Amino acid sequence: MPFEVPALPYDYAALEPTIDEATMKLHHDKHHQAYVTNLNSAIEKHPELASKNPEELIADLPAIPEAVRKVVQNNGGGHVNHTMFWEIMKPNGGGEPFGEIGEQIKSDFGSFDDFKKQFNETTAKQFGSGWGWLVFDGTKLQIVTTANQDNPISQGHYPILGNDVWEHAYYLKYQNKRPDYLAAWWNVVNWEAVNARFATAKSYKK
Ligand code: MN3
Repeated sequence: MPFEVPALPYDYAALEPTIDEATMKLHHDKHHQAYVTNLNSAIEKHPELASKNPEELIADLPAIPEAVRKVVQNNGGGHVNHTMFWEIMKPNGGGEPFGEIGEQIKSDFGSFDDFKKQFNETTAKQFGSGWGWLVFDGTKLQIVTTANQDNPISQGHYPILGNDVWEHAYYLKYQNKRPDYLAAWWNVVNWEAVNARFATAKSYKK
């Protein structure tokens, strides 16, 4: 069974005005689809990889045959990253984080505002295409960035949330103003979904 792009859990226009409908259509139907198509072509050449799920594939890149390792890193990463991205957003989302992730953010960053500021500043500086992430190192939350479609899971850190700062994620509406996109994005975060990912991150073992 080849990998498939999951259906969006809301309408293309549901995240307006934070993320516009045209961006969502292109991002989900074209960009995410391209990662999945390329990943499936690599798996076709190495059918033994089909028994793993996409997270398992990118969690252990050295185990991937060298001929397709970079393709799996980029496109497996693209698939995993975007699958998470759609899930951690929702219409009428945002607000203050609650539950265990809300407590952990307060304890590790002082306040939600301090956390957001640090996340936005760090992610704004990611040179070129990449992602800003919140990960759990076993003790504390950490903000990290990756280039391209690299996912922190390849370094043993299960991502709790991540924001896409490839230009395709924001350019139609925000043009070159990445910091404006980063600031607005918190309005669509689905904190229920982020709490569920935090629970997974805390028990994650490669
Ligand atoms: Mn993207």
